Amino acid sequence: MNTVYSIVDSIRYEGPQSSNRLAYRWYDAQRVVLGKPLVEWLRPAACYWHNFCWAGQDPFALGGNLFERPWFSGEPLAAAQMKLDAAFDFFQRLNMPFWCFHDRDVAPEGTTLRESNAYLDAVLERAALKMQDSGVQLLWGTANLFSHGRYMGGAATNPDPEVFAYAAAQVKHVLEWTQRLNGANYVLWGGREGYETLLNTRLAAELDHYGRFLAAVVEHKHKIGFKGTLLIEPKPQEPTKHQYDYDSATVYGFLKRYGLEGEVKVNLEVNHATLAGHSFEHEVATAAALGILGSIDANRGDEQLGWDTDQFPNNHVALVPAMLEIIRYGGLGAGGMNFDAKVRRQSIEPTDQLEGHIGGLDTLARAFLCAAALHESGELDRAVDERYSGWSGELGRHIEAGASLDDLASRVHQLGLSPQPRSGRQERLENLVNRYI
Ligand code: XLS
Ligand code: NI
Ligand code: NI
Repeated sequence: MNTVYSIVDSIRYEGPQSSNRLAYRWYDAQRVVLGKPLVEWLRPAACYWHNFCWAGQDPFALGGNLFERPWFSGEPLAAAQMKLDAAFDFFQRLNMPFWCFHDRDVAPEGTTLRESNAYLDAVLERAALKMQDSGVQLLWGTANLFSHGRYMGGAATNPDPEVFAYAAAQVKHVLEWTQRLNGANYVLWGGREGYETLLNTRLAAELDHYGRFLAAVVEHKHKIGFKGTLLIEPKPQEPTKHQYDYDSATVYGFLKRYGLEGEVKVNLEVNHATLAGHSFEHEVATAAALGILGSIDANRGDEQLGWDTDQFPNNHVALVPAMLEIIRYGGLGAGGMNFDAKVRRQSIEPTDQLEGHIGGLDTLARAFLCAAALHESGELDRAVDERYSGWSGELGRHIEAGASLDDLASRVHQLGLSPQPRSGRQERLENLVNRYI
């Protein structure tokens, strides 16, 4: 098929010495690392919205499309089908094993939900065939509950219950489609589930409504027998001033309160962690510690800009600590690494999108390879084991089994305990990591 992405047949691994800008230099999909192929560790995905829907607008550009793509004009449903063809052509040329979508990315919105659903059905019926032909799989589907004006005050947390109901109906349809397309996960990003001002907001009621919404999604998942994982994508703000799903720890507290901690995990986005004032590895480690690490939205922010710039990852060194946490967790399971990333608006040509993904995937692969070598050496684990070695002794085990203050006080006196400070060896460990970069 000929589309705007026909500039290259198939993007392949050529190795670090290659100077071919349309080849992978680090992403060698079938290379076995720590017992399984790289592609199974990364499970990379390309997203629909940034690639095929965004036309280069920013808040200062009025009207019109900056990017010229044939599917940006014409009869909406025919254009959506043309866009689908281009999307699958794009995934295949990149040898991208997974894709992700919002309902409103793939099909136009109608005047009623019935009409919107019919449009979505028409395009996703063809997407199912495309997936079969190409072997490209669905990492996750999601409903767009933040673009239409009705969602300006939130979806599940909207003051109007009719909006809650409408959002629920939308999620039901997309969840069922995600199941039908064999999606590995279903994502809920609470774009406007938050507030602009507390002056008009019943915070406690909104949290309860959000809890009810999520519980209903969980119930429906079990009712239809969807096997994928439900994921909440934390973000601290933007578009709302304050978003309820601030970060991993906040989401965990929310899940616990509504009894859903065994049902829902998190989809962590690199730059959302930064916006929350965390490092990305902090978010990954926290979610892993709480048992809710699900999937990753790979991108990066800009140190000087405080918003979600969604740039492609290009610094493998920065990602090594997070990759190490993922390896220690045993991988992402059904999750993967979705490029929630877009080209800069001056990158107007289709090749820019291909090259963005090539660089992004190479960055992830390289970071993973560094982290795997570091992990395999065992040197870091040995240093950490040594640091915590007291906890496998008698006293440590006793405390973990639930020692009381009385008991511990008498031990300190009886044994004459007088613990001394020991070096945390941070610089030694930083130097050790640098040997693997
Ligand atoms: C926006 C989010 C969004 C989700 C999917 O910041 O990252 O793109 O990933 O709704
Ligand atoms: Ni984002
Ligand atoms: Ni995202």
